[in-house]
Amino acid sequence: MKQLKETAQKIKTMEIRGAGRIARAAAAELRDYAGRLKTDEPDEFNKKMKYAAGLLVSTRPTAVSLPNAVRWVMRYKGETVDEAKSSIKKLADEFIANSENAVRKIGEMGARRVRDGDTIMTHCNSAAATSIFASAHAQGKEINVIATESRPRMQGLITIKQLDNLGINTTLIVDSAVRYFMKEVDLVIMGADAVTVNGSVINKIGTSQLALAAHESRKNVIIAAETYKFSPRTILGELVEIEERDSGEVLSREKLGEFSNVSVKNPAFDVTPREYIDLICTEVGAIPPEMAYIIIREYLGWELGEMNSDGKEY
Ligand code: RUB
Repeated sequence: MKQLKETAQKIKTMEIRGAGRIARAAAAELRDYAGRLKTDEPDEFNKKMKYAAGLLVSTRPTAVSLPNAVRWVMRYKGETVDEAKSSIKKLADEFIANSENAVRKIGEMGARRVRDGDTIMTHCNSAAATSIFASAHAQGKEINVIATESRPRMQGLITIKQLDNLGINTTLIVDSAVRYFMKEVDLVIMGADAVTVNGSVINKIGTSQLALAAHESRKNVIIAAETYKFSPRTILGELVEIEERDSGEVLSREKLGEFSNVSVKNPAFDVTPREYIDLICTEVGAIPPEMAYIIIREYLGWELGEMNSDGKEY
């Protein structure tokens, strides 16, 4: 229980962050938690697994990769607890391997859209987007990346560190400078926390203004997103919840206390309409956003009937 709570806390506080990493960490935790459970009673075991699943899903509401990964593992079968444990291990290991593979494939596929000499703007820190930069660079293409700081949590600093380690030329800019620099950009590549059935993309706050500026300048926007970032529940008409994080990430409580009439808003993500997206690069192919429905139905591997109708994951 202690380790389960620690993993949940790490996801909540963003020590583990990025939609893909969150999903893999949740799958691994369910596997390890199951392995640690002492009971031989299937009912008790299933109850505890359900609790763990619910706890992990509740940590961050926007990254749909999280409930998708949990749902994948929770499809386990088994008459006995031992059978259930080995089914959980198989499913979790499969999810993690598929996920790592997907990020690599997206890199290879996305790199075909990158030309030698391109300047590419990105936002936040996305392993899938970085995989494209790494792949293009490994193919010998000379690329320059413009990375935004991504306030308030400054994930841009992680991006510049990763790109620097890869030997890729990178320029760090403040978030409000994206339109100013757009004229120098050939291509925009960003990640996703969720893709809805109508092809909208939910990603780090600021993604939509970057995409809007790119659209205005007729620059292509590519979203790098594994299929498990597509949201099945949006087929049921549900909206993806946008996480509102603590105001202290923007302005300290002490500083805020100096004002009488000021409040702070801190949404972590925003929605980019599909009109501003040229291509979503998934591990099963580069698709126009309009094809999101097909990905959800064909590749996510479960039917709508499997979903709870009350809006709760577990
Ligand atoms: C991270 C973020 C990333 C996506 C995709 O937000 O918006 O662009 O999660 O990342 P946060 P990846 O830092 O709040 O988790 O491609 O690594 O899954």
